[in-house]
Amino acid sequence: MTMTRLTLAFLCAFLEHPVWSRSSNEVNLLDTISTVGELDWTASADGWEQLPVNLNTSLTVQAFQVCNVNGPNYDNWLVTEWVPRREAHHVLVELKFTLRDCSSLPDQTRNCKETFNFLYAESDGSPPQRPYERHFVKKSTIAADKIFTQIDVGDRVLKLNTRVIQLPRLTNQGFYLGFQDTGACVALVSVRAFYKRCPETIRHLAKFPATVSNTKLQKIPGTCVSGAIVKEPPQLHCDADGKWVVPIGRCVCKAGYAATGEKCRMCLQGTYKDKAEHAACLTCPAHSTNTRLGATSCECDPGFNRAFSDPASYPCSSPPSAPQDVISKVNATSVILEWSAPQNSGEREDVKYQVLCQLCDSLSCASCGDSVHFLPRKDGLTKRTVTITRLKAHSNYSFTVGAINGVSHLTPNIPPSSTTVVVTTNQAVPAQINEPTVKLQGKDNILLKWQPPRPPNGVILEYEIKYYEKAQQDTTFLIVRTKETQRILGSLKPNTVHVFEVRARTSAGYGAYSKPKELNLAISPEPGLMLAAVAGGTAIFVVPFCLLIVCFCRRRRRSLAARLDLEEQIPIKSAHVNLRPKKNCVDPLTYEDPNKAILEFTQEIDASSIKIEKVIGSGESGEVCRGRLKLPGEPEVAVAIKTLKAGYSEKQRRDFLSEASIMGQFQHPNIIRLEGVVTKSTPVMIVTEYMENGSLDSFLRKNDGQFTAIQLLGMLRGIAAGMKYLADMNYIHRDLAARNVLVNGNLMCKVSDFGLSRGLEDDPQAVYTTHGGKIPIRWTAPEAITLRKFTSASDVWSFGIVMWEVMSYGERPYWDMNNQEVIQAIDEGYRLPTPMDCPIALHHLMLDCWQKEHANRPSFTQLLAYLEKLLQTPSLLKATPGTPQGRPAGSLLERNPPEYTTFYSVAEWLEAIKMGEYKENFINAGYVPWSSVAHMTLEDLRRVGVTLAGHQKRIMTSIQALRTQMGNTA
Ligand code: ACK
Repeated sequence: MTMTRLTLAFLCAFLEHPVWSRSSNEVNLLDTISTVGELDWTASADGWEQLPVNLNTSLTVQAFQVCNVNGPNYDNWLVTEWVPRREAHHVLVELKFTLRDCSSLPDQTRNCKETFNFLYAESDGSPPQRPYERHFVKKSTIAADKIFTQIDVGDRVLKLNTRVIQLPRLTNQGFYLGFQDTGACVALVSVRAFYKRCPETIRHLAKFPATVSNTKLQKIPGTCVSGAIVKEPPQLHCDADGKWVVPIGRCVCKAGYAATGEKCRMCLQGTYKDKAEHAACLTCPAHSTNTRLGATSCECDPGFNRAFSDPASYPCSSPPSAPQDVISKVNATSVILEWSAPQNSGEREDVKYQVLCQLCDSLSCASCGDSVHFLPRKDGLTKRTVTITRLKAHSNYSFTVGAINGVSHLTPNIPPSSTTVVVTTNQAVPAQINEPTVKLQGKDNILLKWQPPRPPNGVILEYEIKYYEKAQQDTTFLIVRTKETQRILGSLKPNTVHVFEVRARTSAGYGAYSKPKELNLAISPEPGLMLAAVAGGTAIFVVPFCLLIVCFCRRRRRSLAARLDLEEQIPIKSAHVNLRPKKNCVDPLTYEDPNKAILEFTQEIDASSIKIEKVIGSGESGEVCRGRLKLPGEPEVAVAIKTLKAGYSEKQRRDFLSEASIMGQFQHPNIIRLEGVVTKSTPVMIVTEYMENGSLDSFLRKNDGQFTAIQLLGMLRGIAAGMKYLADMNYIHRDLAARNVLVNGNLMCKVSDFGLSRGLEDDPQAVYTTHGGKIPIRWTAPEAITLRKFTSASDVWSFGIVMWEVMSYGERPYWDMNNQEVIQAIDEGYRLPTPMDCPIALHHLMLDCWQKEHANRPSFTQLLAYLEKLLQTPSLLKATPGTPQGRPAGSLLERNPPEYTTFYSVAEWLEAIKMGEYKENFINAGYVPWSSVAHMTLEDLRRVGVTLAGHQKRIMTSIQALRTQMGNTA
């Protein structure tokens, strides 16, 4: 009893400092601490004794103690109740106990032990029978780490021992634990049997079930939480200690859900999440909304849509509004449409345009069909311009320009917003007339008849009959013009084969002559009525209706001359038979030693005479500078200095200086003047006169709209003069363009940029062609591009482009069409349209320069003569695209006395002075050519049938003016 009390005193001392922590990954199967009431354990009589102990006011534990230390051979068993093993196979047992130090006991306790045995017995429920040794397996002999003494008790120092023992793998449903005492003084304060378990958990949005640990690491698959999907199969590992380790893979919240902690929650109203990968729900983009929870996208507001390719994050958009400010530029049978972007693009950047073409008559419009050609195409246009070619001449077209974007097709019932313009194409030259018929009429007349051309391509202004004796075909012919489709021709040479050809004219010019019709006249001649042969080519008027007889000139510019009635003014012959001995430009590269050419054609300047002031540009070969040149005995002058950059090869030096050798041979006010070269020191330089306004293209762009037509014409005249000079020197420029023309302070233009056999390496506009050469495509004639056939006629083509550049103030020819498109368009007959405010006469001249057939282009001599004529007669410039075409405007006729060069016939003149009612009278009386009208008297007028005094006065005043003009231009 004494012992018992003593032991308990220790127990109480210990219990004042209990340590009862429990881990969450441990599942208890038996725990004496938490057992309420007595434990129903089995104990040997006089052995283990159960004692309820109040640990504190709220907790009482059932402890067992034994202290039979006086006698020998004790065998005190304490056996637990049956403990079910449940799901565990690996069970641990934790013992907390105190053990008395035998040496601290009185002498009579010499059999005292300081150990006790711990045993277990597997069982499905039936209790073990005695003798217990048969059933129990000994697991451990338990000794104390800390044994206590009387002194310890006095000090109330705790000596509580804790032992955790792992039972071998259990397979039965449960087990019993046994404690065998053989004479120790022990207090079992608590017994706990438990197993370890990884608790249910959620990691990376995947749920893992509670898992009983075993001795090995177990790989456990997880399942995604509600609203999540597998991103990568989630796995965790449960270790032997009941801990989750090594997570692999994860789940993510699916579309419409976003994670909050380890949960996926539905997106709120007005938000959406379209992809599982995205982390958060986003606010609906512009023009969309939703009222649902868990939305994966937002619905577009009425009138708005999302294109199939638009991600859910894009704002909803609407079809664009109509293109704005559609303007049309008519060029013969081509139309260029240009427009501005719609006011509302529908909040998209993929606006494209489509053009619908309709051909209209007075009643209705119908689709233009496939014959019409659109450049670059008719739909899917990204640039706001299109060129429509192959239209019918003199016809009304309606062009509807529609704008669409990526959502337009989603509202198929609503046609694209569009703007329509109505355009009338110009007249074109008439079609060829079918072979005329000829009939003898009376003794010496024939009646020539023909059908109007099909299609007429405009209003037929007149027909022109050309007839000649077959034997004289190449030298002499007669021309008669009429408005009728038949004509009596008389005074033909008898017994002679005559040939008749007819062609028609619209305001665009003449069509082709009909097939020649031959007739052998077996009639007798009348004296004096034989065809007159005029060898010199000067126009004379022989009989009424017979206008003029000219030399056949194969390369003559008929359309140019005819349009302006210039036969009288331009000495056509001189274009072909140049009597002046020509000085030819010498190719410096033909010199065996190119330095000799430099010596011969240039002047060496000492570098010390040159002061460089400023770099004004740079080219392939080096920099261009402004500077001053002071030669001995001469005033200082401003110069431009082209330098050859260091590290040049001999060839580069030769090519560089070849320009100076060529320039040095020219002396003309419209050709840039060479001052000299520096070759004896470096850098090698070419010194030229300084042109204050730099290159023409940039000068015009800087001064857009600042010049009068006369000023622009003056510039063109200068360039034409320079080019005529070069052509006369047999120099072909090959790179005539506004960028290669320089302008001085007096607006004088001078042609620059020379070189022979050059590859045009310096010109940034030049591109390599399939033939290998480098060619500035948009400035170059088609035969020069395709056949490398460079002639003065190809320079004329380039001059036409320069005219266009000048009249459009430095606009890029063919705008943003690419080179291939330009080549194709030119081949299909497309030509640059009239620049804004450009006199039609000048555009016609450009079109002449752009004749496909190079022989049909005017020469520079003719161009120069014509430009000078225009400068002298500015009224010819008054017709611009805004006024009716082909004729100087009605307003001009009303304000100024009409000029005879303006009219093709007396009838037209009468119309112009509002006396058209007398047309028939004049014609019937034989007054057709101007010469006959110019000499009319008042008496003649009366005879013709003009009897009203007012009309007589008006006509006579006009005739008077006509005489003056003829006198001036004669
Ligand atoms: O347009 P710009 O001012 O005129 O820039 C180019 C630049 O040098 C490169 O060619 C200018 N330039 C060339 N030759 C002359 C010259 N003789 N007088 C004035 N500027 C010139 C050209």
